Amino acid sequence: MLIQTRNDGFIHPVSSEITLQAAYQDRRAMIKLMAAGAAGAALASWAGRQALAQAARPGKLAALPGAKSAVSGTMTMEKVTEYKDASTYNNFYEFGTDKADPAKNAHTLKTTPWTVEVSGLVKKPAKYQLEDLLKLSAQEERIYRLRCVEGWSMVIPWVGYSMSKLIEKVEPLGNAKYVEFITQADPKTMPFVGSRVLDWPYVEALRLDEAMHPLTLLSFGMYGEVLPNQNGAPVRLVVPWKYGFKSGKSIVAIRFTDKEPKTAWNKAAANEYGFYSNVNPEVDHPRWSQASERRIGEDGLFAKKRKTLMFNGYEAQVGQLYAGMDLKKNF
Ligand SMILES: Nc1nc2c(c(=O)[nH]1)N[C@H]1C(S)=C(S)[C@@H](COP(=O)(O)O)O[C@H]1N2
Ligand SMILES: [Mo]
Repeated sequence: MLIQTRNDGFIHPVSSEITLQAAYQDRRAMIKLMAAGAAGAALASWAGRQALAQAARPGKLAALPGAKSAVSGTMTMEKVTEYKDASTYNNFYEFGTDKADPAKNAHTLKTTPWTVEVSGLVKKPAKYQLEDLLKLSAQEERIYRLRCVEGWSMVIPWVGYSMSKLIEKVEPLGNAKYVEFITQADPKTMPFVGSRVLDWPYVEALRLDEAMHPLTLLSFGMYGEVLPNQNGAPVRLVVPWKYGFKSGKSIVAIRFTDKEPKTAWNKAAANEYGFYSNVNPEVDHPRWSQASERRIGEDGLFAKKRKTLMFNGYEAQVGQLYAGMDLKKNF
C-alpha cells in the first residue's frame, strides 16, 4: 500500500478506509446536487461547483476528511480558491518573504514528531502529541474567507475543530484573559528564522472570548487533506474575521495569560498592526486603504476589486464581541 507520506506523523488510513472516504465524499456531492435540483438551476450549478471543489481531493497528501460543520457562518456561496493557488501563494516568513517562497522552501519543516504544549493560567496544563490533539474532537470542514492585511483574499475549505474544544479540556482559571499562540522557530529547518524581518518565534494572541468563539478554528487540514507545510502544518489557527496574520502557523505552544501578549507584527510596527486586527473596511492601514480586496485566482490584475466586508463578512457571528469598543482605537 502506497500513500503520500510527507506528513509521516499522521495515522495513514488503510485502503478500505480510503475507498470509504471517496464514496462518502461522492455521496455528499450527490446529496448536495439533488437538494439543489429542487431549488432551481442556478443553485444547482453553484452547489455543483461547491460539491466538486470539495469532493475532488488534490491527492497530494494524506486524506483528512471532515464532516460539514454545524457552526453558523462556516458555509459560503463563494467559489472555493483552487488548491494550487492556496498552496503556492503564501505568507510564512520563516520560509522567506516572497509569496512563492513557502511552497519552494517549506519541505524542510519537520512535522513529526510534533508536540503542542498548553500552559499558563489553566487548571490542566498538558503536552499534546499531534495524534492526540487530532483525536480530541471530530474533524469538521469549514469554508472560510481568509483576508490578508495586504489586500488579497482566498476562500479555503479548512479541516479542524473549534479551538474552544481544546480550551474546555484544559480549564482556564478565572484570571485567564488572553490566549497566546507560539509557533515553531527552528533555524535548522526554517531558513529565514534568524533574519531580522520579525522577532522570532512568530507569536499571535487572542482575547479568551475570541479564542472561545466557535468560528475560531484549530486547523489540521485543507481540501480534505492534511495541511501542506507551507500552509502551516501540522496545526495552525484560522480566525476568519481577522487579518490573516492573526492565524499563526505551525503552533508549538499555547499559553493562557492575564496580560495582553506581545504579538509579532505588533512588535514589528505597532502603529500599523494592532492587537485586534479585525477586518474593517472603515479603518485603513496607515499606508493603504482596507476598503477593497483582490480575490486570488479569480480576478485578473486589472479586474475590479471586491468590497471588503465588516469583520470579513462574519459580523453577525462576532460583532457582539466588540460591543461598545472604539474599533478605530482598538484596530
Ligand atoms: N508562523 C507564521 N504564521 C503565519 C505567518 C507567518 O509568516 N508565520 N503569516 C500570516 C499571514 S500574514 C497570513 S495572510 C496567513 C496566510 O495563510 P495561508 O498561506 O495559509 O493562506 O498566515 C499567517 N500565519
Ligand atoms: Mo497576511
